[in-house]
Amino acid sequence: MLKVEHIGIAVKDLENSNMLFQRLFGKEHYKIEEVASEAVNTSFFQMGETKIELLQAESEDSAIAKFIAKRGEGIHHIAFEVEDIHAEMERLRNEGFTLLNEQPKKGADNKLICFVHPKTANGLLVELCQEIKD
Ligand code: CMX
Repeated sequence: MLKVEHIGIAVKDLENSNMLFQRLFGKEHYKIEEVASEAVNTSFFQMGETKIELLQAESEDSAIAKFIAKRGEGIHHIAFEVEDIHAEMERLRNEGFTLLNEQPKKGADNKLICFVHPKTANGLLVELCQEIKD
């Protein structure tokens, strides 16, 4: 894995949280993006080499809605950039981690992504992400 690409934070209300984090960071988010396949609306703040992603559920059965119902708002996942997501998935499978996707899927911010089950990673939901090069 190369670096922490972003940290995902589950929020109830994206508009309110955008204003809150804008006051906290002293700068504005640089984009809002809906990820229909995950039923989430997201916004991103650039923090040096890494990013903060705010995530609001778009439907009651989205992972974010379930997470907030169970644990409340807060850190939801940490995403690590990888060079070759297929190779990294194979490496983690061989190391005994449970992957939540058979194949990488399209995530926010022009990325191929795959999640690792938190039960196999000390309670941390890990996301692998690789930039999609056109
Ligand atoms: N971090 C740590 N633990 C988590 C978690 C998270 N984000 N989400 C759920 N869990 C824990 C639950 O608390 C529960 O623990 P206990 O059994 O001790 O209570 C356990 O994992 C299973 O949770 P669950 O509620 O029974 O199962 P879910 O149906 O909520 O599924 C998970 C959990 C991780 C498999 C599911 O959320 C998932 O597939 N996530 C990957 C996709 C995703 O998160 N998409 C949203 C972000 C998209 C984006 O970044 O664009």
